[in-house]
Amino acid sequence: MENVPVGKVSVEINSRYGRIKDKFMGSYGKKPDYYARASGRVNLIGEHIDYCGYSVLPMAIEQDVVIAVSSNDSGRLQMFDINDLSINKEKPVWHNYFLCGLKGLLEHCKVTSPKGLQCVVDGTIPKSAGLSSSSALVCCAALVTMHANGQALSKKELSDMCAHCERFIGTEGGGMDQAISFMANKGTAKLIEFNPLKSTDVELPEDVVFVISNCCVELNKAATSHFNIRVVECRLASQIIAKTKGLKWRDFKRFADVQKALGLTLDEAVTVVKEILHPEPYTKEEVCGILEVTADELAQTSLSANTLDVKTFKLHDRATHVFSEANRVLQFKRTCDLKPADASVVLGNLMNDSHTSCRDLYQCSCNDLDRLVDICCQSGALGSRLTGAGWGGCAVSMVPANQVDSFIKSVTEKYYGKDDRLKEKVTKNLFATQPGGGAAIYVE
Ligand code: NG1
Ligand code: MG
Repeated sequence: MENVPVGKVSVEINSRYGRIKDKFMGSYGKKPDYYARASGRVNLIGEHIDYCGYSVLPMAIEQDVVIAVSSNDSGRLQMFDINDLSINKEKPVWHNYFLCGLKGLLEHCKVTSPKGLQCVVDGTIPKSAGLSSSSALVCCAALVTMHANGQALSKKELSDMCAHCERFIGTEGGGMDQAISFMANKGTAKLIEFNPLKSTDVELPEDVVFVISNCCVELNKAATSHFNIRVVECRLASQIIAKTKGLKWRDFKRFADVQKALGLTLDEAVTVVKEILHPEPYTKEEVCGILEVTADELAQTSLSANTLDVKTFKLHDRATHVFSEANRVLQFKRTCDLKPADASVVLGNLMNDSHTSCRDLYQCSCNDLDRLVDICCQSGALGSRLTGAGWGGCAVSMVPANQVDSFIKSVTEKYYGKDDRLKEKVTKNLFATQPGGGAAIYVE
């Protein structure tokens, strides 16, 4: 099993690492022992299906989290973030994600007397934008803690461990972000499969470029229940399908397991959804009636702490999204492998269908993001869709390589140019990207 690479980094004056080193020396009066990095990602297709057990297709981006570290025997954790010392009571604070990675690693490796750490954290991933700044921080913190305490986990073990420990924050996410952060290789997107975790290179067409654009509506997932409501709706739909088909429904939490137990193809699963679930929202009472449980039992078997008061659940549309989106991921991968003459058109259509499904069936978009996706399509994208959890944040667009400049010009004018507050943000929020590399440790 492969481990995270250790390499050399240049810390020349005015380089990124040089500035981080300066800050570290200014804060602690000595040089860091080493640096760790973990990247953000853009998900090309396969949204809100990782926690249902289905494969997704992301690539790492260049933007990342870097932590400079020195360890000691003080038993204390000290850190500074160069960019963000703001304090906002409404939002869970960023350093909680660091603590998730730290605590996760120490528990996993049963470290009894952990090293003290002095850290400087520097991040370049836009926050609450669906580019996985949170997981990059969790993964980087786990990596730092592993290295400081003389532990050696493989990339796979780290991915699984970090998917688990990011849930300390309260959101019940899947494992996509942590897996791509560790397993990415420069130059290639990845198909990430779960249970067991596996990553396979996906060669993207050479005549297209992926462009990220942020609608600049921020949603902090850990501060709202939007995300967990979707996770719970998927769980309830799985359990109702399982019970109706005579399975022991309490054993099921994810669509992929129900599909497997029933021996269905993804197309057949969509048909089963139509037969079993109604499009109107289910009340909690109706769900309890079908599963033959009390509200308290339902809380135990199926709900999360922040969804206990939810009164209605949309099951039909969420289930239809998941099974059809899982199918689109497989078609996307197959098209990249087979390289038909019209590959980029096929891939673009799959991305457009994915956005429509996220918007209408999964209802995880927002007006500004929909407007941005429309503008991207009018500006020459072959396909465009929201990426990450949604309700704000970024769209990813597939653009013919020879039209990237005109695409960026058009989106700048039509989306960012119309609003003075957005105008000044355009360079950090609209950019072309290439598949980046995975997590690493660097020494000078
Ligand atoms: P972002 O938007 O990066 O936080 C979240 C989940 C993913 C996945 C996507 C939706 C976490 C850490 N990440 O991503 O696992 O479910 O939403 O496809 O919860
Ligand atoms: Mg996140």
